[in-house]
Amino acid sequence: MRVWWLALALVAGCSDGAVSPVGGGPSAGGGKSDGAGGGASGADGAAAGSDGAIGGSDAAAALTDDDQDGLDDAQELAWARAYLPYISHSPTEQCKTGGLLVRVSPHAQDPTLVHIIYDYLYNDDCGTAIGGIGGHDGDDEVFAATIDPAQPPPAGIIALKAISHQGTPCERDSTCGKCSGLTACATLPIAGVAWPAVWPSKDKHGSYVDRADSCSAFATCFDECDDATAPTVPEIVNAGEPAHPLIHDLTDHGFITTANGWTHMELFHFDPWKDQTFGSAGNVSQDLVDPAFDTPACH
Ligand SMILES: [Ca+2]
Ligand SMILES: [Ca+2]
Ligand SMILES: [Ca+2]
Repeated sequence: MRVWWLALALVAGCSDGAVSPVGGGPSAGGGKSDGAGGGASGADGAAAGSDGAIGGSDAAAALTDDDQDGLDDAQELAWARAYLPYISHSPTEQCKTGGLLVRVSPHAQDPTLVHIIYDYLYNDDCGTAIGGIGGHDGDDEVFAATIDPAQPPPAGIIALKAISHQGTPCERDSTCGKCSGLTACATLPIAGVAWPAVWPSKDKHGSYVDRADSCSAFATCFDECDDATAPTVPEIVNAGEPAHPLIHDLTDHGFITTANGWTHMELFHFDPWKDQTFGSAGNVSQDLVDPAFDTPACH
């Protein structure tokens, strides 16, 4: 993510999306409209305590809360799955090997809401959609969400934010949601239900929450976003919290493995909480605490 970007003279045209059913993963595994993928993320608000805060005192005795944020750790992962936006990789994406590392925490402004940082880690950034210029080993691309566990998905997806090419002249921030001042999220259908979507740009993976408005060759540094034929539903792992990590080795955890298609050995046995770059990409430990990915609170 915090990757340089070459000033390109290259003109990368914006494809209108030749449709091919490549990849896409199992449809709707990230949460159907009944919340089936999300475990106990029903309208009862799961582990809400008497004070209304999620994971309040009434629920404390039943929690497994190794990252010590007040939320049940398994519930955190279930929410990250159930409220996952529709991830729309281009049908012609060439570098899709990857998965999501998440940090799930009580929302700082409203303890009845949950803030999720989704850090999409890839084996490769394959560079510009045309020409493959600027590719590198490893890639970290972040989007974030505010969710309301009291509402089933997708209604409970309150706000989304994505930042492409953060910290470079090519940075583009995009936000959407239900809170005051936000534009409603663009959607793609999951089982006939309009689902808020995130578009990782083809091969380079800069992320956008609105393809039509925010991701075009002229609005970006030649990023290209296309509608998928089915959502990508990647593996998701819960990183835990900075003071109390749940994971220190993404290979031992079964995430970055040859079985999952990863090939760059310098990415193996990566500790997401160590202050280091992810291959030739950005610093994941900084992604997970980056206030740029704070998302608003409302109901
Ligand atoms: Ca927890
Ligand atoms: Ca957590
Ligand atoms: Ca990238």
